[in-house]
Amino acid sequence: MATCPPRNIGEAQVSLFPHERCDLPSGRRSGAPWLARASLMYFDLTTLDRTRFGGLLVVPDVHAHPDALDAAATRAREEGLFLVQLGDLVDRGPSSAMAVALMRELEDVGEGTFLCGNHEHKLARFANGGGSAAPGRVETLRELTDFGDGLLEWYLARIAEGRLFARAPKLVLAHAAFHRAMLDEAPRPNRALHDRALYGVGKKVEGKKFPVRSREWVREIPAGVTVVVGHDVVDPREPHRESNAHGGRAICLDTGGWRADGTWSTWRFRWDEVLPDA
Ligand SMILES: [Mn+2]
Repeated sequence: MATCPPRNIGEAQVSLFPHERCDLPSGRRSGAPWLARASLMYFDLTTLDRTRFGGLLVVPDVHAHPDALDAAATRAREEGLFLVQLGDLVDRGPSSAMAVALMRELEDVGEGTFLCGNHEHKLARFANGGGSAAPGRVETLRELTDFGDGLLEWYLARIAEGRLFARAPKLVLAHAAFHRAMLDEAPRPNRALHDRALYGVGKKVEGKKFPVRSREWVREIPAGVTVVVGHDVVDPREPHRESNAHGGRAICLDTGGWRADGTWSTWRFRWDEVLPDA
């Protein structure tokens, strides 16, 4: 992958990102009217039209593989399911721009949506003049800018809405990990929830430079609730499933299709699995 030499980073920021802040107008194009009913911090899955969709298709980290997202979107359409992508649309793969453009199409026709991942968060910070200029991030921004058609602005505006999780009474979807406050009646923005949703839980381990990812958040899932996350490839062969002592359940859906040893996974939920028992 081509990278931008470090000496050009400051210059690239100026020329690529004339806007100073992330609070661009959202709802460009057709405006996806179903979004208006969703809270900005989370997506209430019960607002989806259950006469149009028989359930959900959950798609983990795409990492710039538009073919994988396209295949999932085709399956969702064929099976009458609404697609929810768990974040990390960009970076690492062959085309961040095509992956984002495809997601914009899905949102425009109301067939799917995405949550914020850590790669969205870092990209937006960098685009706004903060964060670190990792070579891949510079390249992704350049790619989204070169695509034109307002794609970068659309993506940044959607990220700025800060949608950290999606939920139905018996289901929580987030990029990296669950936080109890995601089930509050009226969730309020808070730092702990934000960090969990985007980055998960890291534990310092003696002798390791970076914190090791921990799944101790699984213990906090209440009985009867399923949490689906991406972010961390626990098992590259199949989704990792784990239950806690109360009967709360976690599914780690990222099986690393974007890396050489991985596979692509998706997960279907019918409404009767995620809504309260009738
Ligand atoms: Mn991630």
